[in-house]
Amino acid sequence: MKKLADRIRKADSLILSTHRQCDGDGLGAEMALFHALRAAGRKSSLINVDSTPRKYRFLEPDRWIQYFENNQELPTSVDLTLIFDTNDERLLEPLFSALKGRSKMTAFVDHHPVLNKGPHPSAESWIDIKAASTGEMAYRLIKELNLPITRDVARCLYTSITFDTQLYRFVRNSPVSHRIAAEMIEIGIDTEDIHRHLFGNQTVQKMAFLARALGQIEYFADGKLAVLKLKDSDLFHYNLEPDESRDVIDMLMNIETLEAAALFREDGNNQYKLSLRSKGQIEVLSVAENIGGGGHVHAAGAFITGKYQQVKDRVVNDLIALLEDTKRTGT
Ligand SMILES: [Mn+2]
Repeated sequence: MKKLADRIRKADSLILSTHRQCDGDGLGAEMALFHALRAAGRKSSLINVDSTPRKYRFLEPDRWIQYFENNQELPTSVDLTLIFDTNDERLLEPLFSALKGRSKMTAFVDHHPVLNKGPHPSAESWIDIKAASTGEMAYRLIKELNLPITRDVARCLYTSITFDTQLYRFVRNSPVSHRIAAEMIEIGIDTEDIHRHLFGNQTVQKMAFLARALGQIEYFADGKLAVLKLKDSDLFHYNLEPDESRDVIDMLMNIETLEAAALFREDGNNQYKLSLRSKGQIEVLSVAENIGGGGHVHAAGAFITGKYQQVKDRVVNDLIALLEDTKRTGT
């Protein structure tokens, strides 16, 4: 981390980015560092692959972020590119390739495990899988660099941490998330406003969509596994952004008996975004990695192509095998 902070200190030109279909964590982290540098009189550029989901509009991302899908103009030379909340360059394409040859150094700042079967992050990267959020890592960089924590910075860091810990449910049994949150609250931010934007953002259409979708959950392994498919036509019919399906899997995991859940979001003909969640001893990361995806031990995903029945059977069989394994070993 100190080495990376030193590189940020020495860089004259900086690009900050995060994975496509960004979430509150990556967005909050890149914007926090951007505002902190700005408050210290330093310039950096926020360039994301695609547009920001609407629930994050309160951070005014469109005012500060260049979206590569709309504007492919890049600086000819950049000293350092920092990529938050992923260490998988594929999640930044086509931006990542476009930056090759222009960016002298690229470093990932991330809390996901490096994939066994994926591209490896550059040696300059800082990966800390103990961090509950990337926001926590951005906070540490900002402190190390002695940058000011203004209200804008505090709002972004608080958003990042609150989103990724799902309102402090998943803090990896560490007090760090709460400690940083407390410091941000003391700076004077409206936390309830942030919570409302992040978690109180359901629309009437979304409720109608949920009413339809939740009636179609399939259960396996004596109710320990739930599988749900969200149809492209339903998302379209209820006028939902893909981002609005993100919390559905977390709703499933609130079912007490559940050990694991799989959600298939249909993105096109035979194209699916698979999300996996699990609790306790069941680790779903390997299931995601087997089909070209990645993520965390208990929260992983993949983009897959194939007939629904086939991809579903494969994932369900893998998950049932995992559930049976833990039963057998008694762990
Ligand atoms: Mn994250």
